[in-house]
Amino acid sequence: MEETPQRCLLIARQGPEDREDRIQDHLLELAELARSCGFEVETRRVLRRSQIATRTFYGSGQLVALAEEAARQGARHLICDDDLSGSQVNAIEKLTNLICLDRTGLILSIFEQRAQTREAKAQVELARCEYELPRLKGAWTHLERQGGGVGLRGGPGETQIEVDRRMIRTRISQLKRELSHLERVRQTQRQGRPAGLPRVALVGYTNAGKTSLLKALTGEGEPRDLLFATLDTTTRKAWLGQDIDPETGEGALEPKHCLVADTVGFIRKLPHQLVAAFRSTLGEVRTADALLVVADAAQPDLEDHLKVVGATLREIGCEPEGIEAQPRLLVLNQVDRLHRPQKLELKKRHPGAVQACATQGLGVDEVRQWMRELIPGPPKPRVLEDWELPEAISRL
Ligand SMILES: Nc1nc2c(ncn2[C@@H]2O[C@H](COP(=O)(O)OP(=O)(O)OP(=O)(O)O)[C@@H](O)[C@H]2O)c(=O)[nH]1
Ligand SMILES: [Mg+2]
Repeated sequence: MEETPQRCLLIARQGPEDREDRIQDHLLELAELARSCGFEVETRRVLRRSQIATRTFYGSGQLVALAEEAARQGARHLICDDDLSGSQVNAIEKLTNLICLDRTGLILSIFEQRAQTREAKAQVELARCEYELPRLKGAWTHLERQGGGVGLRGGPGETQIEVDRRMIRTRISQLKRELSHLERVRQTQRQGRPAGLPRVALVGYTNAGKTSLLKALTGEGEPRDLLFATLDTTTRKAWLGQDIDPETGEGALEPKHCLVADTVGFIRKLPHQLVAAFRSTLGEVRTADALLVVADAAQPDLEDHLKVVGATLREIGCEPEGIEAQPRLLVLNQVDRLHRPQKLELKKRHPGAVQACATQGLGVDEVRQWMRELIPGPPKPRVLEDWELPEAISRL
């Protein structure tokens, strides 16, 4: 993305079955995504349409009007909240002369900008390849830039699009091989971690405050007011306090620690290509001993966010019940932005949750307490019974 933000227009379709306030919420979130990607949002529009146009998805009259508006505002991008096929994107671009992105494309661009490590980069590129494969329309310049190591020229009779498809499939296989190698490395690292320390994963909707809670618990982490600020899993050690010795009343028993992993956030319509590609990173969530589900309690659509989190956890293999189920604690964060009646109402709706403010450290002790209870720890000192003593047998 260039230094000066690019202007863009945002649109979403409202069908007869869609509630307007929902669509507006989705558009607001899309605006946040666009902002996180470096765009400047000029206009948000809900396009009412009962039918989906096969060729252009939205009505062509609506699109022409938007193109005129974009020209007046100097915007060159049109970002759509709906899932569009490759041919629909092409048709919209042709009609409006604007660059058209859908929600998935936008999320992929954000991930591409954020990816730092070799693993994150490979995961994002794999998701991009899977996304582009059915959308190919010309030369696959992206792969040429990467020097993907695959033959550019096809055999006789192979069309450009066939060459492109072949190249992209080859790249997908390369990336999958690389990722399974990196997954093995990650597993080895996991085995090398201090034994006996429980591993707790922070999960939740993006921008809920997971990294802020990591910071409150471990002193490390860089929270940012951006969607998908965190892509890579970071694991840090948290000190959970010390047990009080019942004899002396002092903190004489071994201090307790656990490992806390910060992970990539979820969002509605998180591209399934990304969920699949981030399988290994999200493995940290699957294999954790417990989950801290962090939510932004001040979001008007909190319940929808929680549903998205619940569904995404299921998608990555974390079931909430059954013998494999991990203990979960819901952390309703950012309650400093709520009034007392709202907090009381929240308590009624989620009685088992901890209400917290990670930035001010509120509720963090309760979270620590919950994590401490996960740890069996050293056996509590107690007076042994006679039959347990070493000399018991000699006294027979
Ligand atoms: N008012 C308030 N702001 C908070 C609180 N917790 C986090 N924030 C702010 O919310 C923004 C997002 O926080 P992060 O901790 O980066 O959120 P995250 O869940 O890690 O987000 P991603 O990594 O982008 O998915 C930051 O600007 C934080 O300062 C809170 O309890 N109260
Ligand atoms: Mg984060």
